Amino acid sequence: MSECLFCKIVAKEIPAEIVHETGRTLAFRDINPQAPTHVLVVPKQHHADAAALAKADDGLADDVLKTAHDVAVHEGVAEEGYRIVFNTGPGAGQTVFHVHAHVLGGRSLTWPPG
Ligand code: DGP
Repeated sequence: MSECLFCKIVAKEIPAEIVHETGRTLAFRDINPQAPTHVLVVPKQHHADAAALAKADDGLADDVLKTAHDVAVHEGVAEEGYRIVFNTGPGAGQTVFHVHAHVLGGRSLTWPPG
């Protein structure tokens, strides 16, 4: 996906503040943070959204979830509580169509979300 922004970050063609990397996932800080910890976790393989990732059926969704939790631990927010969010589709606020988990923490997070 040569025109995909997050594929370019995965390929290190566009800079990002990378906080964690595994063979199949990459975690980097959101450019517009909504909390003291706001990290995006992506599979290196391109899938448009969480629905496509779920259908991949190769354990990749598990890897993304495990990396998201590892990020929360490394960022020091796992014990106080954190949120993992997949905005899925334009109606839910998805703007980048390479699936990404938002890992948010470091402040009190209200519910319901806006
Ligand atoms: P979403 O709205 O769920 O698709 O989230 C997309 C997020 O991606 C949004 O919080 C801002 C972030 N973002 C957009 N462009 C860049 C970029 O070039 N670098 C980084 N690190 N984050 C970006």
